Formats: sequence, structure tokens, C-alpha cells
Amino acid sequence: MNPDPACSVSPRVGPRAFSTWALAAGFLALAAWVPGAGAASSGLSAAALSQPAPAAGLIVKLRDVPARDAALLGANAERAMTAAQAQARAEAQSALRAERMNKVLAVAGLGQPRQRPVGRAAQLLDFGRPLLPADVQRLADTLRSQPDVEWVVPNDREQLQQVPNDPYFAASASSTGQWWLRPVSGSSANAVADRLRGVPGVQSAWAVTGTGNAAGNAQAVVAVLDTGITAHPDLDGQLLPGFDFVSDLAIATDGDGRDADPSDPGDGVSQADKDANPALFGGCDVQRSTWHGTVIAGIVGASTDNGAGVAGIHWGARVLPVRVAGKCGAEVADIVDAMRWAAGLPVVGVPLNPNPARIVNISFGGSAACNPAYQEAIDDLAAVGTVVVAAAGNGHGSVKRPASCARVIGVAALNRDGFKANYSNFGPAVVVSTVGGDPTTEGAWGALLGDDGLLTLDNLGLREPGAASYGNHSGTSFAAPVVAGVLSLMLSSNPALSVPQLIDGVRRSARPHVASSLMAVCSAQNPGRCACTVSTCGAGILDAPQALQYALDPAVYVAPARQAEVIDSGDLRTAAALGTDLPPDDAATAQAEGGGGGALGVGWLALLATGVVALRHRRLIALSSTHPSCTARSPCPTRWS
Ligand SMILES: [Ca+2]
Ligand SMILES: [Ca+2]
Ligand SMILES: [Ca+2]
Repeated sequence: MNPDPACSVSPRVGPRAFSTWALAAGFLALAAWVPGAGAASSGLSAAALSQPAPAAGLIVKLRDVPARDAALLGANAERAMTAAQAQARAEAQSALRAERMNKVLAVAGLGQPRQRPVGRAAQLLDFGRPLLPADVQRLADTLRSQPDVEWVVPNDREQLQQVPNDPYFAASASSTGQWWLRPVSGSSANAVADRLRGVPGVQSAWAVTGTGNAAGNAQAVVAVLDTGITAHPDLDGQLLPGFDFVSDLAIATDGDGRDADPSDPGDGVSQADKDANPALFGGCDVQRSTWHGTVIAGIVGASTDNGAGVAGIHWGARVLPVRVAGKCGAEVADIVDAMRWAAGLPVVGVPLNPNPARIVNISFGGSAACNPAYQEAIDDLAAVGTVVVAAAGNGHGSVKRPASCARVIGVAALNRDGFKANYSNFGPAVVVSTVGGDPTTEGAWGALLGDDGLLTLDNLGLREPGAASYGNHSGTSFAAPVVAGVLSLMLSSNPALSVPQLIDGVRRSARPHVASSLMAVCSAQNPGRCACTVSTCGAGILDAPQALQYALDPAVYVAPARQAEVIDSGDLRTAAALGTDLPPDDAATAQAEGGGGGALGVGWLALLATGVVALRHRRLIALSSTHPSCTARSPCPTRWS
């Protein structure tokens, strides 16, 4: 049951691909900012990400056994003892060793950490926190300076083979698998497997946490404010009871207003919808249902290491599905109420959320400036420790709200090389960037530098929910939950992190943007694939293992010194010879075409305020091997109905 590349759906190419986002962007002037010339980055080296994981205490062996202890240790005596006697003697020895250890610790000025016997005759000292390498060095040196100490070793967390057994995780003959979860690697060769400089290194973060469940016991709830959720076996055990905030019956599709069932009934728009209500749906593309919320939930926390389907970022994630979007978009009022509810704040007429989220992912956006309704909600969430992550948008232009609001982690999308993805918006409001998929069919350089998107959960239903499935997805909608997933690992490791610390953490731990003499920096004149700078794509490339190092102890975190990774591949040279990936005129055309006419009804404008971040290209994989196979001639029954 391998992903079947024949299931590729003919993607829409070029300007026509920019559906709702582009429409929204049609009301915006292109950004007037000028990216900082040469502001590019500090630096990256793939090797630098593999710092030692924190140790869970120190194992200390004391020198010499005192006479009274030695007598108890006589080998002949041991052989003659019953099991019960041996046990009693071991306990007596342990008590003696603990007593001696306490004296040694007191002399060394190390307090009285918890201890327990380990191995033949050593003690494990637990200092009540993970020990970073510098801690290990300092404590071990102090202990070794004591004459009674024979040896000290860190109680390292030996790494599991951090390769989950989900079959689609690995590459196969027909799929590149979940390349977006793999460790960072890179060379200037053209081999696809070597072009992973843009990924966050989630698999390496799993090694830092010891498992994909993060080092701490706390589970950080991630609210996905989106189209709702569909049943999927690869989400079993990952979901909390959510809520449906879609209040407008005309777009709700489930027959009622707000209710306690966040199931996604489908958000597809038909020509009949448009004909029946042109004021509301006239500006929407005819398209199949997107299952956008299910896709995003899978990126954050698909059931992992369960021998089925795909892996997610946080193996023990708790995803709170909050439905805000119906057919053709979401309304600001519903989004704002949903944000407050998700964070555990009161919303009139709705029962309190018993599982407050620390992270709220919003992969929707509107073209207007951030407004007080959004900003007040964001600030109220920050006051209770809940951070908002938002997609920058897909129109090659300026960052959309709420990503453009203050105290939001706005996310731009990169391709696997680490360059800005063709479609991604960019600008000073971006906090950090990460992979979001970059269709091979878009831009002049797509065939050379694009990728096949993020492989995760999907659904085969055209309008109503159908069979659970898997598919590849591209868009800033899918870069944002990559950041949300990493934030959940950070918060699970250290629930005390504040919102300013979370934002500071992803910024300071980010790797420098990649660079190349062959790739011009992102600008209004070069809005397609381009070299990111700190002015256009945030502080850098999201770095999951470094973000976790920050989370473990923000006060002492120092980012490793890294140089910008320079890319000089044959494919990039070939691409550069073709001219720019997306000339500014093309981008303007794309936005103008998507923008449609100016005769939008009042109802539609209300929706436009938050217009859907277009679900971009996707490729579906049938969950069941018995699903009828699809071919290029007979495409999967998918989208763009
Ligand atoms: Ca409803
Ligand atoms: Ca409902
Ligand atoms: Ca799975």
C-alpha cells in the first residue's frame, strides 16, 4: 500500500491557481516594503544541529567500600544467601551508600538531589531538571573533585531508533515519503534526498525529547481553527472534544449554527451554490471540499508509530478541532470567539472549554490590516499563555492577517532547499519560515526546484466526507502547523514557557536562511522562488531540535554559531539560466485575475475579510489498498469538481 504517484491530480497552473487568496489580494496594493539588501542571515551548518540531548541526572560511583560495607559484600557470603537475604543485604548496602553520598554532596555544595541505587554499586542523582551539556560538565567536575568519588557519568537518554513505523514515513519507489519530517541535510548535489536544508529537523527533535512525545509529561493542546475534522484512523486518540463556531447557516452546511460537534461536513462550492446565492458565493471558486482542518490536524499530530499511515510532529499531541470555516470561508466574529474559547476564555452562549489550548493555529486570512477584534483576542490569549500561529498567505505578496497582527507567529513557506516557496507571501511580519510544499508545476523553476508537498492526512470525499485517505499538500496553510507542532513539543518539554518566550525561542533558535549567488533575494520585483532574508521570511528557518534546546532552559540558551548554507546545485544553475521564477508582472496578473470584478456583494465582503487560504495542490492516496487505482488517464476522483 504505497503512495501511488499515479494519483496525482492535474494541478491548476499559474495564475489560475490563486483562488480565494488571490481574490482577497486583489484588494491590496502590493507591498511597498523593500527587503533589507544583503540582510541575509547569519549561518547554518547541518552538523551543528546534533547537540547532545540533555541528561536525566548523573550516575556516580563512590570510591572504596567501607569496611562494614565490604563485609556485607563478600562473594562467598552472597552465594550462601537466600534470595530474600540477598535482597535485604542489597537494601542495607544501598542505604549506606546513600548516606555516604549525602556527605559527599554536602561537602561539594550540591545540595541533596534525589538519589537511588543503580547498577552494581552506584547512585543515580536526579537534580530535578534535564541537564544540558554545560550542566553535566559543571556538576561532574565538582563531583570528581571529591576524593570519595570514583567516577561520574551522565544518565544520558539513549536514543531509540527515532524512525516511526508508519509506512508512509519512509521514501518508497513511488513516493518521497514524509521528507518534511527528516533531519536537516544538504549538499549541492541534485539528489532529492540531499535537498533538505529547508526542513525543521523534526526527526532530530524526537531524539532530543527521547521520544516523539517530548521530554515532559505535560501535553500542550494545539487548537486547529479550521474547517473542522473528519474521522480518520490515524487520528485515533489524538483529538479532544472541540466545538463548531460557524454561526451563519448559509455557509454552515451542517444545518445549524454553533454546536458542540466540530465535524467537517465539507466546504466544497458548486456552480449551483454560486447561481443560487451570487452575493455570498459569487467570488468563490467552484471546488471540491478541502478537508483543510483534517490535513492540518495530521501535520501537528497524526497518530505516530502506530504502524499505519503517516507520522505527525508530536506523537502525543492533543489536537482540539475548532470549526470556524464553512463553505467559502470563515467570518472574523466566529474566528475571534473560537480563539477565545480555544484558550479557555469565556464566550457567551458557549460552555467553557475544559481543555484550553496553549497553541492556536489559524491557516485562514484576510486581505485587510489587522483589526482590533483580532488584536484584542490575540492579546487576551497571550495573557493566559496561549500563542497564535498563522499562515502568511499564498499570493506572492504581503503578509495577511492575522499573521500580520502583533504577537502572532506569522509563518512563510519554504521549499525543501530552504528558498521561499513560489506562492508564499513574505515581509517583515513573518516571524519564522518552514517547509510548506512547493509545487513543481508553479513558476518557471518548479520542475527543477519544486517538491511534492507535505504528505499527511486527507479524505476522499468530493463534497461530503468520504473514506479517510492520505495526500500531499502545499501552502502556507501547512507551514503554519509545522511551527505549531514544534511549539507543542517545546511546551510539552517546558510548560512554563510564556508567549514571549515561545516567540523568542523560535526566532533565536532558527537556522540562518539559505543563500546562493544564483538566487536573488525576495522582493516585490522577485516574488516567486527567491532567497529569504530576515526582512522577508522572519528570523530564519524553523529549527526543531534547537527550539527544544531553548525550551529546556531559555535563560541559558545560546544559539550555535552557524553560517548560511550556500546552495549551488546544477538544478539551480539550470533554473537561473531561465530567468526569474515569477516576474512581478506575472504575480500582478495572478492577483488581478483571481481578484475578479469589483461587484462583490455585501455578504461576500464579510467573508472576504477572512477569505480562505487556498488549499493548494494535493495528491491523494487511498487509505485502503482496495480503493480503485487511479492513473493519469483516469485521475482520482478528487478536486476541482
Ligand atoms: Ca453547526
Ligand atoms: Ca457542527
Ligand atoms: Ca500513523
